[in-house]
Parts: sequence; C-alpha cells; structure tokens
Amino acid sequence: MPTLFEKIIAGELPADFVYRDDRVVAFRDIHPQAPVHVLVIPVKPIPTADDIEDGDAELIGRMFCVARDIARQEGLAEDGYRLIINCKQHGGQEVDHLHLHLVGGRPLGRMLQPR
Ligand code: DGP
Repeated sequence: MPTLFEKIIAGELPADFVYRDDRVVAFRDIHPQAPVHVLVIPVKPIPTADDIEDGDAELIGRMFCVARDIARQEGLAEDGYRLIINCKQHGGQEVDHLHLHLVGGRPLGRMLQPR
C-alpha cells in the first residue's frame, strides 16, 4: 500500500513542491506549524529513521543539503530554523515515509516542553 508521500511523489496527489530531483523532493506541509514548513523527502521509500541503512548515508546527507538550500531560498538562514525527523509512535510520526521537517520564519522556542 503506497503511503501518502509516495502518491505525492508519483503525482497522484497534489502538493506545493519547492524542490524536486531524481533522489529528493520537497513540498510544503499541509498543516504548517510556522510561516515556513517544508517536508524534505527521499524518493526511495524508507519508512522511518530506524530503517535507514548504511548505504543510504549519501542520500540522507543530500536531504540535509537540500534543506539548507531551501532554508536559504526562503530567507531563513540568517535567523535560523529547525530540522526535525519524527520516528515511529513515540516520536509522533504519522506518515511512514521518512521526511525531514524544515520549520522556520518565527522564533520556535524550546523544542521539548517540560513534562
Ligand atoms: P510526521 O508527524 O512527522 O509524520 O509529519 C507528517 C506531516 O505530513 C504533518 O506535518 C502533516 C503532513 N501531511 C500529512 N498529509 C499531507 C498531505 O497530504 N500533503 C502535505 N503536503 N502534507 C501532509
């Protein structure tokens, strides 16, 4: 069963793309948590961070380079931003296709709230 993100990559569902090549795509999150909220995604369907293989190291590095470039394009580089990967249930992962959240455009505060 293809995930939502596989359907977006295949063009079966619409998305607001900000970057696309044969290995990595990026599009705006449907529920933005800040003025800029982009998801950077490998075309290869890696379900979670726990499924990353040693051979994926270059691909994962490429995702971060794409996120850096988008952050610059979106005017976030000077003030900064947050990159997040949620993993499985305790990490709050909803879509089982690895994705790097690029979030910025306002002060984001502390990442974890005290319990
Ligand atoms: P996570 O909780 O880390 O798995 O984040 C999933 C994100 O995906 C969440 O911020 C909302 C976003 N999202 C879910 N469905 C869609 C969709 O159909 N289109 C877009 N653009 N984003 C989606």
